[in-house]
Formats: sequence, C-alpha cells, structure tokens
Amino acid sequence: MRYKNAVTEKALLVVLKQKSAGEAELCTSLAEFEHLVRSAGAGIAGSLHYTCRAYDPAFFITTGRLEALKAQVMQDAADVVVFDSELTPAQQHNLEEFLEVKVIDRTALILDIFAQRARSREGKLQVELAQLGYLMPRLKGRGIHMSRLGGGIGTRGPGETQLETDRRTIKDRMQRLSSSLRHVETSRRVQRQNRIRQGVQCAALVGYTNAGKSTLLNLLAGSDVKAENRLFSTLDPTTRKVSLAGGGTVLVSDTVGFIRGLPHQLVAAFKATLEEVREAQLLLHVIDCTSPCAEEQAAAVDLVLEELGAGDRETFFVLNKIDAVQDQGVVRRLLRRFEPAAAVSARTGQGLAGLRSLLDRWLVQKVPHMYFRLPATEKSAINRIMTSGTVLYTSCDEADVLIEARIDFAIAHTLRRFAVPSFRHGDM
Ligand SMILES: Nc1nc2c(ncn2[C@@H]2O[C@H](COP(=O)(O)OP(=O)(O)OP(=O)(O)O)[C@@H](O)[C@H]2O)c(=O)[nH]1
Ligand SMILES: [Mg+2]
Repeated sequence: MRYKNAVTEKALLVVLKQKSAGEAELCTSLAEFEHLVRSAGAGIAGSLHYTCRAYDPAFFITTGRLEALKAQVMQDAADVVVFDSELTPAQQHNLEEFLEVKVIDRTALILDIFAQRARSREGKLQVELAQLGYLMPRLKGRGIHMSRLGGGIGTRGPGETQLETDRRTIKDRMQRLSSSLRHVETSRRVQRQNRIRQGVQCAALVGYTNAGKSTLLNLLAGSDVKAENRLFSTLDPTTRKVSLAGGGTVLVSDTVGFIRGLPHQLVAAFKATLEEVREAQLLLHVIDCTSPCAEEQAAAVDLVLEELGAGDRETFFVLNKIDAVQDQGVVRRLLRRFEPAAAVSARTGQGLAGLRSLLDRWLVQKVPHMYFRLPATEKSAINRIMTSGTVLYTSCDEADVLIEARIDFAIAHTLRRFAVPSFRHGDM
C-alpha cells in the first residue's frame, strides 16, 4: 500500500449522486468536495461521479464500478481515494485491500482538516477526541498499534490481544481528553457568567464554512481575525466587542463554520467551542449569496444548530458577498426568503450600516430605558450605571443624582431600589 505525505498526495475523488439530485446540485457538491480536498492539502488527480442505484454492503460501490475505479487509480497514479460519503469501517477496509491505496471517507477528510487547523490546546483536544471516536470501530484488521498513545509495559493484561489493548488504550485516552475538556468548559462557563453578570449582550456568528464570518467580524469590530479562502480556517472561537451607533456594545463571537454532513463526532467533541453559540442571545447567520446552494447551505447550518440545541435562538441573517453577485435578483430573492436580514459585503463594507442598525434596534429592545435617583453618596452604584449603561441624561444637586440611562436588565435589577418611574429633564 502506498502512503505519502499529505502535501504531495494525489487524490482521486468519488462522488455518488442521489438519483433525485439535479446536474447543478452535483456540480456544486463536487466543487465543494474538491475545495475540501484542497483545503486538506492534497492535489486532485481526478474525479468520478456516479448516479447511485444500489450500494454494495461490502464495497459501497458495485463490483463493475470497483474494477473501473481500480483502473482509474492506476491511470491517475492516485495515492488516495476519497469518497464524498460515509463508509462503514468494513467497506473502507475492503476498498483499501482491493484498490491497494489508502481510502478515506468524507468524515475522515473533515477530521483531517480540523486536525491540521487546530492551534489552541482546546482545539487540539477536541479534534483528537473526535478522531479517536472515529478510529475506534476501525481498528480491526488495520494493524494499528496504539502503544504510542500511552500503552506498553504495564498496560497489557495477560492473554489480551493487541486489538483489545489498543481499544482500551484509546478508551482511556478518550476519557482523559473528555475530562480535560470539562475543565475548559468550566472556565469558559465562568467567563460567560461574568459577562452575563456584567450585563453584556452576546451574539454569535454562525454559518456555512467560507461564508465570510471572520471577514465580517473584522469589519464590525475593526479586528484582524484570520480570514482566507480555505474551508474551516476558523476553529477557535474569538470574541470581539462591537460598538454601535446608539452607544451600546455587543460581544460578537466568531466560531467554527458548519458544512453539509458535519461529522457528528466533531459536533460532539466541539461542545466546549460551540457553547459560544448555545449561550449567545442572538445568532448572526452568515449566508454566502454567491453560492448557488445558499439555501441548502443555510438548511445544513440549521440542522447543526438544532443538534446543538440552538435551533430556536433569535436569528438575524446576514446575506454576504453581495459585491460578487452578478444578478441582484438573487439577493432580492434571498432577502424575501430569509428574514430579518441585511445584505452586506464584508469585503467592501457595502450594506454594513443596515446590519449595524438591525443590531442597534435589537439591543435597544434588550436593554431597558431606566430612570434613577440616587443619593450622591452612593458612589459605586453611580459609577456602575455610568460605566455599564448608555447614559442619556444626568443632573445633580447636593443630595441626589438623577440619571436616565439604557442599562441591561441584570444590572438594572441589582439597582432597582434607586429606580424611579420617570422624571422630566430639568427637574433638578
Ligand atoms: N467577494 C467577497 N468575498 C468575501 C466576502 N467576505 C468574505 N469573503 C472571502 O471569502 C473567503 C472566506 O472568508 P472567511 O471570513 O475566512 O470565511 P469564514 O466564514 O470565516 O470561513 P471558515 O472560518 O472557514 O468557516 C475569504 O477568501 C474572504 O476574503 C465578501 O463580502 N465579498
Ligand atoms: Mg472563519
């Protein structure tokens, strides 16, 4: 069997289209799949697409096609065959035996991209956990020796087979990873609770991978989060403060993009990262208007959101990349389909004012308008209102201070003893 460095690997792609799928749908899913393979760092030797009539339980594709696939592997001198589907462990094993090259499925491909992108400790732990979950049922017959993961002397019981030892080593490692991730989750939870206590409103950018989430965050917050034309360039959540014209601020988090058929191992393993999405009060669902499959992509994102338990969260749609759309009718159609929405270009800044005013209006609803009368001696309460709220009016005499402000519910609640129904400007 030939194994090569991922950078120089030449991949032969196999895409099976459902009988019901149209030509256009196949083209876009093939283009997306090629983008995925390139994002993993491999070159493309060729691609085969079939209409799927029957699946072979042992080899996934039928025997006739298998022979043709082997011939193609030889002709293209491919190092790896990548299926745009999920293969069972047995199918993958049988295909590798027959084709005599490495065979990977869509899940392994996405896991590989995540593994290459993971930078933070949290990201690395999460990817490893997902990879081990994927590897576990595939150990059989692959002769993988897992001792490097912490097995070896002292870990092997008498009479135990290598496979059992490997399984146990992996299970132990998965347990250790899960417990390290629980620590990460706890510290993130504490951070989030602090934000809630401080009355900060949080929004999360969600959307299909490459939709332009990081570019949009950079534009909104004037930051420099990495954005590039690669799938899954963002794995670690980044949070930035976005100041709005009305004087309020929203914390916006950028996080990992979603894709059709996102491996469930990843969604489960990325629980800590995706908590940012679960806990946000508002989702900004970024949609790439230039994609012919924009609606299907949005539906795939909705599925993951449901899996995360955030399916019913208040959502604004951001129809992005309008600078690159040839037919403006497309944007109008998407605006009718997705609501409430703002059409923007995160690249040129076009339409950004519309998005900011949507956010401003949302924030005003979230943040009540309050009137306070406080004794001038209550310095810390006065300071709290002045620093965490949007102050609209103040006046004072020797004894009292009057403040009219927009202030978050949580903070308003702790200061309710100073609240008054209202006052007229100039009352003091
Ligand atoms: N023409 C155009 N390109 C854009 C726009 N916004 C983003 N892009 C490009 O789209 C590509 C992906 O942008 P990112 O911001 O990295 O996308 P993302 O959604 O964060 O992607 P992942 O982190 O991989 O999920 C980059 O090449 C951007 O330059 C836009 O408004 N117009
Ligand atoms: Mg990104």
